[in-house]
Amino acid sequence: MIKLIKIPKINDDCFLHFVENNKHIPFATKRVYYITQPNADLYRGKHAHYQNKQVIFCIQGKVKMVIDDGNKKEVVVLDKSEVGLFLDKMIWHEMHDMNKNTILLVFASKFYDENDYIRDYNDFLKIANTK
Ligand code: T46
Repeated sequence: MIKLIKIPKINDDCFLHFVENNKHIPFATKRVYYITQPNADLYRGKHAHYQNKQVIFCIQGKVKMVIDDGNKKEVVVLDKSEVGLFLDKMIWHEMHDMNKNTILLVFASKFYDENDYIRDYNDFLKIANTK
């Protein structure tokens, strides 16, 4: 279930990373958002998307991601700026255990739409197991 995507990391006088749609990111990106300065006890996510697919990069610090397809759960730590996690639609995901300086950069296949969220875990299990 864990699909990691490695992107180029060019070592010049700095590190330069880049992504291209349909090459490194396996869809046409419609939205980019980022999360910075998390509280130490931040626990976020706790939802799935009906349609939205995402690739999450932890470009600074670390984050522990719990992913769950309704049948099994897996945990992966993101702590390398050049490695992203592909989150398919209908994957329950939770993020925690971040550093104060953690920065998450996310590429999404859909515009923001609250109707695309499943925020109740029992609803998610029912929907995931009937698909
Ligand atoms: C994921 C992690 C990494 C918007 O208005 N537009 C947006 O594009 C987003 C992402 C959020 N929002 C609003 C909607 C909510 O009122 O911001 C609030 C929090 O959003 P959400 O519950 O999506 O936040 P997180 O941090 O729990 O989760 C988000 C993604 O949804 C999630 O799929 O992987 O960031």
